[in-house]
This record gives sequence, C-alpha cells and structure tokens, in this order.
Amino acid sequence: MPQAKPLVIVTRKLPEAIETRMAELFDARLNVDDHPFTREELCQAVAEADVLVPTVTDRIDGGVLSHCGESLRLIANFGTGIDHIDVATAHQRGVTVTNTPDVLTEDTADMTMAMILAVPRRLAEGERMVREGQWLGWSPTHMLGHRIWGKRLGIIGMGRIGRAVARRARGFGMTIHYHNRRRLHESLEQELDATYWESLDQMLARMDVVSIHCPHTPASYHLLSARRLALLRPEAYVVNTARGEVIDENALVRMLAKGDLAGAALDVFEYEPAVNPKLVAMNNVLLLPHMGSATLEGRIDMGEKVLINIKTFVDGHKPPDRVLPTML
Ligand code: 8YV
Repeated sequence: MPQAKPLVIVTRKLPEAIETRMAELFDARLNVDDHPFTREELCQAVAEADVLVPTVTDRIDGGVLSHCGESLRLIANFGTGIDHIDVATAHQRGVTVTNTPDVLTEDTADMTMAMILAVPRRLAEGERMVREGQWLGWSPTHMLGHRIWGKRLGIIGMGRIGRAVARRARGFGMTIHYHNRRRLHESLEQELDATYWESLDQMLARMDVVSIHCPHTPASYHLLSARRLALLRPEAYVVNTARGEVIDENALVRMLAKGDLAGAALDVFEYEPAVNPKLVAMNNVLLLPHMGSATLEGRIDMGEKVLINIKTFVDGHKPPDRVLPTML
C-alpha cells in the first residue's frame, strides 16, 4: 500500500514553480492569498503538520511549539536567518530545523553594495528631487555627496555574506576591515585583503562605513548599542541588511537626528514592518522593505533548497541544511 504523503504546511506564498513541485511531491497546504499567519494559525499548523515551512514573518517560539502535534518532525525554514525559531525547544521536542543558506549570499551582497553607495552619493534623494519636479538645473555645488573609493568599510560578521560584500567593496576601491567572533584563516584574510579587529569598539571608531552581516542571536542583540554607536565618527554611515535587532534603533535615530552620524541605509528594522516615523522624515537615510535577498532567481533557489531538505528528510536521511542549537 502506498504510504500517505506528508502534510506540508507552507505559511507564505512561494514562487509558482516551487508551489507546483511542492504539491506534486507532498500533501501541500499552500497559503494562496499570502496573508501572514496569525499566532493562532501557527499554533494550529504545528499541531497538524508533518512538516512546516515558515518564513521570517512567523514567530515560532516555545509557546507556539507547545502546540506541536505528534506528527510534526521538520521545520524547513524558507530563509537563512532562524532567529524567529526557538531551535533549542524544537530539538528538545524531536523536531529537526533546516534553513536555506548560500543561495541568497550573492543577492544580499549586491543589495548591500548598492546601499553602501546609495546614501553617500545621495541616490534616493536625487531621484525624489527629479520626480517631484524640484530639480532646477545643474550647478557645481549641487547634490554633493561623498566618495566611497578609498574609504574604510568595517564589516561586522565575516560569514558568507560579509565575505561576498568584502569582495565587491574591494572592487569599488574600499579598504576592508572586519570584526568576527573568530578570526578568518590567514589565507582567506589575505585573499580578501581584510584587516581583522579583535575589538569591535576600536574598529567602529575608525570606520567610514559599517555594514552588519552577523545573525541575530541573544549575543548580537543591540550589538550596536547606544554606547557603541557613539564611538562612530560623525562622518560614518551605517548599513544593515542583517536584522534590525542588532542595532539599538532608537539610539540610532537619536544620533542621526543630532547629526552625530552622516547617514544610514536600512533594509531591516527592529520592529518591522513598523518603521520609526523620524527615520521616514530624514533625507540622509535610505529605507528599504527587507528586500536584501529579494530576486526571483534567489527565491526559486531558496524554494528548491526547502524541497530538497524536506524530500531528503522524508526519505529517511539527514537533510543537508540542518540547523543545530550548537551552531547558534
Ligand atoms: C529572506 C532573510 O527573504 O533569509 C533570511 O534570513 O532575511 C531574507 O533575506 C527571508 O528570511 C525569507 O524568509
């Protein structure tokens, strides 16, 4: 007798090709209208599913996991960051967790590079001016920004994305500095031409641009605290494509408002999708709606990773992208 297909509950709308494959392989319950799951829906999903496919918009904490049914064995996250999932509790309950690393590295690095350029060169500001009919013509002193080449880029978190940003930024003539939990192997450091700073504080005080690429964990929550932000030079820019929680956003807003920082480019926010209205009113800030990895190709690659993780698991093998509590 053929075994019943596992019930896979997907919390958000995925690219069509992925949904089609999902429905062929599994008993897939898809989110046709793409509404973000309520907490109640999430609790119900973990109670019913064999496999749950959540995204960054689903907070799967201990409370949600306490509703886990007997059948839930795998949480195959559609995304790399897993700070929205209580991985330790999932493991205690015998639930495997996987994510989708690697495939969004280059897209996120491209977006970061665009953001590093955008604020110092005033791209969004200039575009708004033209669109609003405010451009009165060229002048030698009009819309002067700051050059990026020759400047120091400080990367916080030199993992896959941090390194991909370093490679790009070198091509733009920036010098690369980094702070990481562990120093890179000498050969990799040489290849990236990157200077390691054991002390984050000391690095911050000397950078022109600081870009965040570490995951959000209890240890990195408010890593850029008010005290650390105050170490930055007033000419410095902050770029964040990682997680909003890594920066004390209120402290950042206060510094920008006082002119203690040159600007910021933010793709993620501490309370997203809510954005501090004070940021919205600032011209020297680029605000993006968590779109760092948002390419169609990348989303398909991520979906394929999710499919492989589920299929491998269902076939009784270890899925390739397991996230272990010890990795966090
Ligand atoms: C994804 C991300 O778009 O993968 C991540 O961790 O932050 C994003 O780039 C999102 O997580 C999809 O769930």
